[in-house]
Amino acid sequence: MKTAFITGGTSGFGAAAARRFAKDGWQVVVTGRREERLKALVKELGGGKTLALPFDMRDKAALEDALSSIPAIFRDIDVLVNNAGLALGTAPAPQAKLDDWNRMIDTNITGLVTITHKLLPTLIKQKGAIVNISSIAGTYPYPGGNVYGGTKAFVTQFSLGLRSDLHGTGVRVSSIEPGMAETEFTLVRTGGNQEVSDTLYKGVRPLIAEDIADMIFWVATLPPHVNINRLEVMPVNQSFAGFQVFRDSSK
Ligand code: NDP
Ligand code: 8X3
Repeated sequence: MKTAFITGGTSGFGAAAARRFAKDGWQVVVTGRREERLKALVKELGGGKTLALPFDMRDKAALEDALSSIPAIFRDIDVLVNNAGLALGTAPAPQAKLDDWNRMIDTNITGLVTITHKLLPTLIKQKGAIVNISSIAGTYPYPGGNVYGGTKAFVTQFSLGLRSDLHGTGVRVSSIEPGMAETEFTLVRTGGNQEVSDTLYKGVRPLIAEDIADMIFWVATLPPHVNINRLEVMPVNQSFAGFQVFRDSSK
């Protein structure tokens, strides 16, 4: 039986991806800090086929303990979905909180590369796949995107670098780069402001978690000779805007 290891399985894309893989009979390992949600997912998907690994991506010791606690039947991981991540704040750089910046870097970059490094020997043994969840924010800058966009640019470039390094191993690496998707993402970004989150998505028809889950599953289960390098996806209702021009020639 195939096994998927999905970080950030307590909500949004990660929870939907866990359901998507489980639907096709895969075993699923799900991580996240909210243990009650992980337990509920295990109950929903079946304890024998789902493993909850509660830990904070920023806590290296907890991450290592969690990985070494994986029972033998879940250890042959075929697909790693590096999904856990967050944006904090929308303030421009001078007003942004350094603590927010560090939390995004610790989660979206340091946690992601640590898990990847630790699972690489298994993924190589299994001729597996790595699906990294990046973002359009890593390609298209926008005001207030600063460090969040920077972390996602890292995820995209790291994915391409991994592809290069894993040449000849049979391991596939993909970067999925979504635009606006309605999950708990904006609630987290705004420190729990439901009104701002609702307003952002109102009337838009954003992507939903299941859209991304289907794409994660698709890139991970294509014939073994096919590698999707990058997959950029937006809702139809979102597109590009122009550059900003500051009209004061003294600056
Ligand atoms: P959600 O907020 O719904 O889910 C985020 C997940 O990440 C949760 O399961 C959360 O678990 C986990 N997570 C966050 N911080 C930590 C941490 N320190 N330790 C462990 N787990 C953590 O958002 P999405 O589903 O939208 O986001 C998933 C990924 O998709 C993120 O990387 C995000 O940047 C990216 N993305 C989102 C887009 C969007 O518009 N929604 C668009 C493009 C990319 P818990 O809180 O339980 O720890
Ligand atoms: C999330 C997409 O545009 O809100 O990564 O930054 S965006």
